[in-house]
Amino acid sequence: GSLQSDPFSKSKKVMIIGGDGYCGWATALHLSNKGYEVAIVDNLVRRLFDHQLGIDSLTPISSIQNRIQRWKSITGKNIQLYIGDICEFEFLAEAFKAFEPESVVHFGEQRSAPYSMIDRSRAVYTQHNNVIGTLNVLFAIKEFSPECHLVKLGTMGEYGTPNIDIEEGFITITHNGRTDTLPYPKQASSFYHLSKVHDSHNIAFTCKAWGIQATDLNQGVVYGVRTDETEMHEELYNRFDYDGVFGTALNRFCVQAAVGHPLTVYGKGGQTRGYLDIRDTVQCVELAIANPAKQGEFRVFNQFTEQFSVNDLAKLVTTVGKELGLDVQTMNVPNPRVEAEEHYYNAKHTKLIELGLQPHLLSDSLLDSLLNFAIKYKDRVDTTQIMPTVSWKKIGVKPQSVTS
Ligand code: NAD
Ligand code: USQ
Repeated sequence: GSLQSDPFSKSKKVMIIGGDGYCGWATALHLSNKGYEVAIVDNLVRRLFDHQLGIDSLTPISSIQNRIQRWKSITGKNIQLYIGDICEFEFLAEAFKAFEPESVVHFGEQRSAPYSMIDRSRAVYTQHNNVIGTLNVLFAIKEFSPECHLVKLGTMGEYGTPNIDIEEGFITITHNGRTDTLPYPKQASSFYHLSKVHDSHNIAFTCKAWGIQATDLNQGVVYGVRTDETEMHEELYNRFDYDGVFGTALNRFCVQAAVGHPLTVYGKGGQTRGYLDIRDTVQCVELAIANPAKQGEFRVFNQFTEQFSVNDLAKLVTTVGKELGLDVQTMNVPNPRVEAEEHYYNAKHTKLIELGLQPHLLSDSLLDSLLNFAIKYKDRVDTTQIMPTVSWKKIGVKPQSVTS
């Protein structure tokens, strides 16, 4: 019929797991704005981590209920809300049966590498939460929505930093005269990053065994805070993490520059990663949904737009900070992680571009506005939360309370 020949109509109902978080909230609003019917599934555990660690978002964020109400009052659009833990299958099953998603975007994991390296219990929590949560999503799709396309947030960190080019998910190898295309080798370097590797294997297996259709988005480090939708109202503002556990490199450097804290380059600073603007996160997810994987296909996209070393980022923030009259210093912090500090890095990232991604590259003007944003909220910064406190080598079985 006519419905089937319109690929877009197949994917109008989108369940966003982790839709109260940094990437998920921006994506939920973006897709709602684009006419998708959106349901958020979240257990709000990210807000609990803030309370437990004594940290807070740079930006004040409203409750999920107020966020959704405000969105409705501004745009007239409804976002459905299911509060619960996807590790509890009964809850997830009810959410699937009630909403009947055509696409599921899965952001709902513990996503901090340092958090996963605090102590044994956080390492176990991270792998349990992430691996079992994803397994439950796979079972829910098989049982209740077998046609549903899974868009799963993975990480570029699954690949580590090999001394050869990084491909998008798969590499063709000739060995002893025979050739095959195989999953690209995984060398993750935290219990968090490893949880994503385990997820990828479970997803790939169920695509083969059950015919599930999935896209694994190996995302790089996200920076920025504003999207067209979140800036419509203060109650729609996104979270902005800057602390030593949840804050990520460029966002942290902008806050550090704003409050006059030296930029915290770990070790030699040659650590190179893929980065992208949060406005491109929402664009990439939309492209993945609108161009779904085929039944039984396990598809992998490398989701980033540019590569930078930590030293590159420090230099950029220093230059733009000076133009704003800030005195930006850099300090070399002994590296709390175990990772290569000088290495080759060249990762492919063409598949999303081929689908139509128009990247927002890191420019002076974006850095300028991000720095000004950090300056606007600098009175909310707790400078005792900036230095890293979690050591990859010192992790043990004793429960740690993270104190500054
Ligand atoms: P976030 O912590 O801000 O958001 C994650 C959300 O998932 C939170 O709202 C949390 O409450 C929810 N959640 C966690 N476990 C859950 C569970 N068991 N049941 C229900 N909800 C649960 O993280 P983020 O920065 O938005 O990242 C989202 C996804 O993107 C993660 O999977 C992360 O690994 C991936 N990613 C993030 C970045 C980045 O730089 N932020 C980069 C690459 C990949
Ligand atoms: N780094 C510093 N100084 C800092 C913070 C970080 O030098 O103050 C370095 C780290 O040592 C690392 C690099 O910057 O080499 C990136 O660290 P990060 O904390 O910005 O990012 P990471 O721990 O890799 O994790 C983040 C997200 C995670 C996502 C990942 C994408 O928290 O959810 O999976 O980025 S990627 O890095 O591509 O694996």
